[in-house]
Amino acid sequence: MKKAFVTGATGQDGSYLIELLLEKGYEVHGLIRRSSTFNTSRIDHVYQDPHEKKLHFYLHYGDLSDTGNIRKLIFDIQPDEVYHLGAQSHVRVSFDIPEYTADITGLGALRILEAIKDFEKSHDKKIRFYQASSSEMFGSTPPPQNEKTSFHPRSPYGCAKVFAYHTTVNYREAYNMFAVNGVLFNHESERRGETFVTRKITRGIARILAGLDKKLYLGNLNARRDWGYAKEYMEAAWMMLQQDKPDDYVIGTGETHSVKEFVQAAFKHAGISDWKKYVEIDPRYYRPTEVDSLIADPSKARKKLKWKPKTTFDSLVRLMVEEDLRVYSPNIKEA
Ligand code: NAP
Ligand code: F7E
Repeated sequence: MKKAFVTGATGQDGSYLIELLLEKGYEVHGLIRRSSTFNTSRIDHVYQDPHEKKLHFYLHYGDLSDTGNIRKLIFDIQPDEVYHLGAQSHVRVSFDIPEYTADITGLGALRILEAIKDFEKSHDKKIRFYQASSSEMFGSTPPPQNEKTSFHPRSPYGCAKVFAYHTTVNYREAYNMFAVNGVLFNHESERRGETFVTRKITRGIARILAGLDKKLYLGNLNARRDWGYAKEYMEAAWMMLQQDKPDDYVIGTGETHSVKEFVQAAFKHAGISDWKKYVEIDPRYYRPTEVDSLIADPSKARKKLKWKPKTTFDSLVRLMVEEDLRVYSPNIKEA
């Protein structure tokens, strides 16, 4: 039985990846932060009572800022594969807490790589490492963006991810480690955090229809993103660690849409044609520097991993709207 260690186990991607690994018969270990309230809603359905005899899924308390704890977990678990998904992942928030973002999103990767490097020195075992890199690293470099595109990050988050990206490549080259970067473009789902724009829109519409809110306040509607379905992107992450050689891959759909197009499509799925009646612009959601346009060129992943996206933009919007309407349906009134 292969063992995997997943950081960011409670996040959107962590939940899909853990499902996938358990289905594939892995023993899965997840990193979880101590919180004053329950923070496991995305993984409650796969959680196993620690008193059960045949355990396949374990949660370990820890934090990416805590070097000693990370090292201990790597040495104790001795995983075959590490999926490093944990991060302060919100771009707008990274302008408010840049140092924390650099520490967790940037140095977090270094701490894990150092632990793996030292583990491999003293054990006869190799550990494969996946770094959750981001299209945010391309920043203002014009699309389409692929593995050869230069980086020009536009946020503390993007800068931190560039550091983690290069550190991953450096450890691969310097210490012959199986370390890869999955450069993933925006991927969404019904499990997406409520403050990312897609979920904010679909949840906002459901709340308006339920009579809980009157308006949806948004920032820049002109930004363009390449949005895909998160579950499929985690299949790509797993595939990257199953290759013979470590390499970096761009994952996206190759299609771009503006935030405004997402808004229009989401309101339409909810049965509202006059979306302008409900949406207001609030400059507090603008960023000091914006990433205007992202479009993936995922041809390398298509060729080498045989990976391609299945869920279209329209289906993605629909599934997110439907799920939020279902959650808020007990209160739904006529629009
Ligand atoms: P997410 O939903 O925000 O999840 C982030 C995870 O990191 C959560 O489990 C969070 O724990 C954990 N975390 C945050 N700070 C931590 C700390 N100090 N110590 C330990 N864990 C910490 O993000 P996601 O959308 O699943 O994304 C997964 C990864 O892919 C992230 O690295 C993100 O930057 C990257 N990425 C995402 C996208 C995308 O479009 N989704 C695209 C490219 C790259 P809590 O639950 O306790 O907050
Ligand atoms: O913003 C605009 C905003 O926060 C998308 C993270 O997963 O993907 C994500 O980062 C766009 C931006 O995602 C609001 O200005 C307008 O142009 O949903 P987002 P992001 O910044 O692209 C990358 C690939 C990651 O790696 C990150 O971890 O939407 N926008 N109005 C808004 N954005 C938000 N959040 N809220 C608004 O009200």
